[in-house]
Amino acid sequence: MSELQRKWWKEAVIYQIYPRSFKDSNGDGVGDLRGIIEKLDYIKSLGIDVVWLNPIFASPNDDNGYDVSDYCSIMDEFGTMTDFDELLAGMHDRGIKLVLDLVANHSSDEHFWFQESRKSRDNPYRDYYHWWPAESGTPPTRWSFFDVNADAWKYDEQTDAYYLHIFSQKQPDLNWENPKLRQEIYDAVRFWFDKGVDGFRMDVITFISKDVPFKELPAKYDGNFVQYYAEGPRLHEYLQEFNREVLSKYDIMTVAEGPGTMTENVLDFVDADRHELNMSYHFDISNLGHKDLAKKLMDPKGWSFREFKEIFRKWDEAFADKGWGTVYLGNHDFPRMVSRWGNDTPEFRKVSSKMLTTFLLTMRGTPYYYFGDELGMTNIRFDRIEDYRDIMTINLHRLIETEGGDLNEFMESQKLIARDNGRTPFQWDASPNAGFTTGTPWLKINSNYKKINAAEQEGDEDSVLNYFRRMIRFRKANPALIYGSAEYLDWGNESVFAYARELDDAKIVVLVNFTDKDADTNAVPDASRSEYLLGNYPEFSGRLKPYQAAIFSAEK
Ligand code: TEU
Ligand code: CA
Repeated sequence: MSELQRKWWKEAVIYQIYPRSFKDSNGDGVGDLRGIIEKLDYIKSLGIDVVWLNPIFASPNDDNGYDVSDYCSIMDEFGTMTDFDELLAGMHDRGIKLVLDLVANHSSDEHFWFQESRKSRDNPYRDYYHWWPAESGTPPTRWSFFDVNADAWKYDEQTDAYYLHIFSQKQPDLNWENPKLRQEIYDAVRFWFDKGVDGFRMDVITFISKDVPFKELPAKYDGNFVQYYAEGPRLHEYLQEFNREVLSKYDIMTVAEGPGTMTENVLDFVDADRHELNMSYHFDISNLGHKDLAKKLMDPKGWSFREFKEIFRKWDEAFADKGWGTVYLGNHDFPRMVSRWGNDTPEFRKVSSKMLTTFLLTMRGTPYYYFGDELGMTNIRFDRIEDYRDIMTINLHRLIETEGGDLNEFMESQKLIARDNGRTPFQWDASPNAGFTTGTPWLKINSNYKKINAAEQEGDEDSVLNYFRRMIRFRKANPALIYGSAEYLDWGNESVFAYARELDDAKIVVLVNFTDKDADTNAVPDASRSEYLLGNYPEFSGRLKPYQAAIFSAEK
């Protein structure tokens, strides 16, 4: 472990909870902080170390909390500051750390700052946001993710100017050029750290520096706006200031949501010597298999396992000497991992869920595990646009409709990748509404909850849930899985992901079959010099069975 510095966040398994969908304590159909408090013992029982909560701050919920109207208070629907303090104490009592979600690229248009900013051109808050005066003509094209016209400029009559919103019209972009705004953000972050919060996941932090004064997009970025947004000229200056003034003062972790990052530049964010952030997660994996990313259309050919392997390897190797990686297969912006990367048919759902869990917990890097995946929850696959609650899906549907595009194709693609697939309420038990709420859930519950739920899996040693717990114990008992080197085996294999992790005298070999067929690999360790330790089948017989994941200890 000579080169590598030990850190708690490198050893942690992070469990992400989407609070809206975890547990509703008061029957209004929306998950809340008291719901999480009720389930603390469940969370503890998983063996995870850190909980990351999606935004819990005051918000009109245009984008489910990613539109913050007050960074230092709790969203009404989620509860009160007293509830929060109790939740944090309850986690800390159980040895679990709590990481919150900082949405600092933009605020809500209902934030006091924006309310002031839009009042007049000489308002003291004017420069908290990016404005383009109408007398300068139409602003240069900027693409918006959630706008019905994909236009990131919104005209505001009151001051005869346009404001920038890379996300929805209710999510105006904050102006980090303004040192006063930066201090406001730092103050808010200090407020939570002083309460004892253990870190932040930083929403689209790669977008905070804008290319002021907004020239036309360079031609080479045509259609590649995500990367352009992520290369703002002052980005690293801001992150270093943030680190110097706030982050470095606490024993906390930070993880960038890193759209637009590449293996070539990711160390600029997470090389410890640069004093910026600890970790970052990229989008290459989640972007895989798309025909049109901006319109969220999937390639009918599906995704390629070869590319999947290459992406994981390339990102892992980027951190081999410096920085630290992250591993995830799903989150609140993506579908259920078993539906996306495994096989959610009755025949293979359990075994492929366990396979993916094995993969996540044995690769190098800190695993980010999305709540509900430990049950093998699946995509809901809505047929009707009316069932969706996500602004992204609803507004893209309108955009495609306006453009006269193929709505059928869009709806089919959404069954695979719409964000609401991963946001349906947690399936606690077989009682009405899956035990999530006594009221009407804010988003429909997957009708498979009578078969797939936590209560049913608790008592079953062979369940996906208990396998997750076993894998976490196994990871903790084997430091090679955390600090060990990673060597990729049988690289050309079109069905199997195989790798060895080594630390000091320990060597662990992992074989993972991503297909629904038997598969062979030349990475099987010599039987006389290895031992089968754990996997999603009772034994290993020389060939991998469909979706089999097998872990061995081997002699070096
Ligand atoms: O996501 C940023 C982002 O790039 C997403 O718009 C992503 O492209 C999309 O979800 C893929 O389907 C972050 C948050 O994680 C997301 O939930 C927010 O909606 C968004 O920022 C705006 O805050
Ligand atoms: Ca509630």
